[in-house]
Amino acid sequence: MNRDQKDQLRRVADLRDDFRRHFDAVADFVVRAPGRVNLIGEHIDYCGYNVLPMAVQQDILVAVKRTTGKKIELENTDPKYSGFSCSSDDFQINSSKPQWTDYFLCGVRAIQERFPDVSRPGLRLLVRGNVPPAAGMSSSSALVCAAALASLHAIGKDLPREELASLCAKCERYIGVQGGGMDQAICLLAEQNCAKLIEFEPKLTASTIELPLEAVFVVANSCVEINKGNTSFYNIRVVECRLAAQVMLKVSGKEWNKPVRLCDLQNALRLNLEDVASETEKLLHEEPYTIEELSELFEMEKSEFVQWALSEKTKHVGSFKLRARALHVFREAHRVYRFKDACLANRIEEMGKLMQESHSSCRDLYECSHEMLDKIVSLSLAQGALGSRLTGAGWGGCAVSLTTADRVSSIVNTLDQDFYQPRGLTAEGNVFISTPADRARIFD
Ligand code: ADP
Ligand code: NG1
Ligand code: MG
Repeated sequence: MNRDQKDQLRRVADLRDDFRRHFDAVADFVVRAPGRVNLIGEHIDYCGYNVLPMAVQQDILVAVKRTTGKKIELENTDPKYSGFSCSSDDFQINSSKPQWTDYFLCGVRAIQERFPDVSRPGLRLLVRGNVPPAAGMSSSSALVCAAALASLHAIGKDLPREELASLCAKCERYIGVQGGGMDQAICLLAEQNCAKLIEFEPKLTASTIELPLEAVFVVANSCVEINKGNTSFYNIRVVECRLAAQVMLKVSGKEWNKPVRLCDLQNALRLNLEDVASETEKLLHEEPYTIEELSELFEMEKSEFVQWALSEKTKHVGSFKLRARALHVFREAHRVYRFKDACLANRIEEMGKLMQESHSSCRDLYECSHEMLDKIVSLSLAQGALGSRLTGAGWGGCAVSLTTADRVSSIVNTLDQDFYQPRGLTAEGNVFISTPADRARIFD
């Protein structure tokens, strides 16, 4: 057993003790669901393209006891997350201002929808997490997947992990964020010591990617929190990608009036990723598209367009940068293939270069970086990181740098002195050397 596994067992035992103290009862089982760091492939999962993340040691643990009633009683060891209870047969998920318990209920709902006729016990649950929240390391999906696994195990059922990941991705959208499926897939399908290439088409698969032995990944939290459920940055990008695909289909004389992703557009045009990027430069203009222009293009009244294309969280948006967003997606999708090849051939410098290009594209074309992330990236590069980029949705959260063991301490020390200390923070607790962790599991 390695150090990380021993550490997990100790934390599981601690949570069982806390459960006993809290509820004066013994937990039946504990679920562990990890967060993740995405190495490359940002904001392309919801466009149907492959991504390359790995799970991390930081996780959400849930201790569970079945009860005879029909109640879900949910507590958290962190007092900032208030306790909650509801009927297991009748609860609402709040998508306008989601609380932590709403994420949990998304996971419960995933299993209820899959097994509508199975009788459900009541549940008493205690949650503890150490994935930095709202930092792009996917604490939300770790919570959703942990809740789904707890609900599944509590009714004595099991499901193929790919199916469970797709269910969790669908149900996490009840929170109101139109996410792709990367986070749930890596949480449920990860493998210790390996990254995974997650493919969504034609069906969800996760294949093993061995990382070069000398590769070390340093994750640094900018400490700028970005809660996806309470902001609309993310959903605006999802809409921009969909509109870019629809405009390109329309001007190419193809069927456009249905939900399409950029990968569907690529298939319809029968082009490879490089050629579809060139076509994007020809078909879409650089200036933002206004609502007026889009309504005219789609031959709709303005109000009809808003109703058709936008949602509660995006209807305030007046203009859309379709060309820049689509170019990011196609080029990033291409970088994922090249990163995978570089990884398998141990071309670590090329991996770093691709991460660098990815960060620049996120910053300039997708506009999802943050000045604090750019600062971490440039400090890390100056200390010899081979590549450094934001990870997760961005607009705050973490950056991941690729380096080798000999450079780790100078990167961490520089971040401590030049980034954290001037902000009254320390690298300790905010910078992690990440090794690929295992998938979510049950401890009976
Ligand atoms: P990310 O997935 O990048 O961490 P999100 O904005 O998607 O960020 O999700 C963050 C939310 O997940 C938090 O606001 C909180 O509701 C929930 N969450 C994260 N960690 C915990 C935890 N340990 N306990 C309870 N809820 C948590
Ligand atoms: P974070 O920031 O970890 O919640 C989000 C999405 C992913 C993916 C990335 C950007 C969810 C649950 N997660 O991650 O699907 O699109 O942003 O690559 O919506
Ligand atoms: Mg999230």
